[in-house]
Amino acid sequence: MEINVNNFNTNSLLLNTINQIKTNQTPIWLMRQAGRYLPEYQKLRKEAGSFLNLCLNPELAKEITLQPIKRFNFDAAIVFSDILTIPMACNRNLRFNEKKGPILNPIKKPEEILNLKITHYEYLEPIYKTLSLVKKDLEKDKTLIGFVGAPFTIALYMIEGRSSNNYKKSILFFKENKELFIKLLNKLEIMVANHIIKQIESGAEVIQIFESHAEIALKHYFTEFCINPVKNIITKVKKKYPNTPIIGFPRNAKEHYKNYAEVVNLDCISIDQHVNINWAINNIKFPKNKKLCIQGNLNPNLLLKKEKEIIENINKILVTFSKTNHIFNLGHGVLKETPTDHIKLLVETIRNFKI
Ligand code: 1CP
Repeated sequence: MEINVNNFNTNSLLLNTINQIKTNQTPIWLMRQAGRYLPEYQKLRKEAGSFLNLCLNPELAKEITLQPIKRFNFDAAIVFSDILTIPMACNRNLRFNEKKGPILNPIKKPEEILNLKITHYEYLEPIYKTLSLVKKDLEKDKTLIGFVGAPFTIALYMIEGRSSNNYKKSILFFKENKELFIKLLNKLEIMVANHIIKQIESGAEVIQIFESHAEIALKHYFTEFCINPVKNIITKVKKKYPNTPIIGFPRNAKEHYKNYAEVVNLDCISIDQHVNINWAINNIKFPKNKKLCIQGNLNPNLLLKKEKEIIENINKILVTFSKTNHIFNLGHGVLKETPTDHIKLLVETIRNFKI
């Protein structure tokens, strides 16, 4: 069944900002806004026994998605899930270790790439169900965000088998087996595009694409590994749902943010804390004369500092963006040590600022 998702929701501050409709407020949501810094999350996590049990239970995942909205009144809810549910659905035996983070069966043989396919839809279906449950409960002026990992970032976890500081094993793999690695990216590209389409059909109004490890591809491979797959995914999704905005986040891509934005047909680009905002405003351009919209980029570490320093840094960002369409966010996810009072202060400071 095809649903009509192409109506603009004009009550939504976030959608209006992306769609270039004039607003007098900056919308705010935070990456990892649901999670371990929230006592109410810790409680449900303990009861469920594990992070994956939460992701696979739509009622619990709905509650966790809505926890930060209830507490802080953010403008958007991001569905509680993970980018690694795709390898999990490909039967790569994903589990989460308290200290090491995600662990999955690493790809070792070419056949594992050639035969890769989604066999366990039961790991993806709960995400769609969660989205539809959240959509029912979310107030109409709030926006529901779905998300995916970009193929390159997912591929690194699949080859490495875990998080890493340097992804040495994966780098060796793609230097020695470039064609095979591109085959893996092509396969993930199709899975990720379909996953986005299903999320839109389940109620997601905006999609964010996380390329968390873009820096591993910099220098020689950025176009082939990061730009091309995401460009193809967006072309496929936009053919079906042209009006669902897509936010791209090639984290730590440095000056490559510029060619990413020029080639990939984004509606908004999220910048990490290392990007100079004035550089971004002056250098990042979207194709087809589309007007720029930037999301970001408070350093998550600043939320651990004293109130005065937090407020000064928030205001600096707001003032610098005052003439550009801007969604307030962090340069990366909320840290688990972040005091909830500081998030409250952040939201109040944004609400008190008039564009
Ligand atoms: O309770 C716990 O111990 C689980 C911690 C946790 C949480 C809360 C993980 C494990 N994933 C998540 C949820 C999650 N993951 C969300 C939820 C929505 C929200 O933002 O509130 C999102 C968007 C993600 C996306 C995700 N997962 C990314 C991209 C964003 C980023 O952080 O760069 C990545 C890389 C992952 C992999 C992942 N999931 C979890 C961990 C510990 C990791 C590894 C991170 C790493 O390698 O550094």
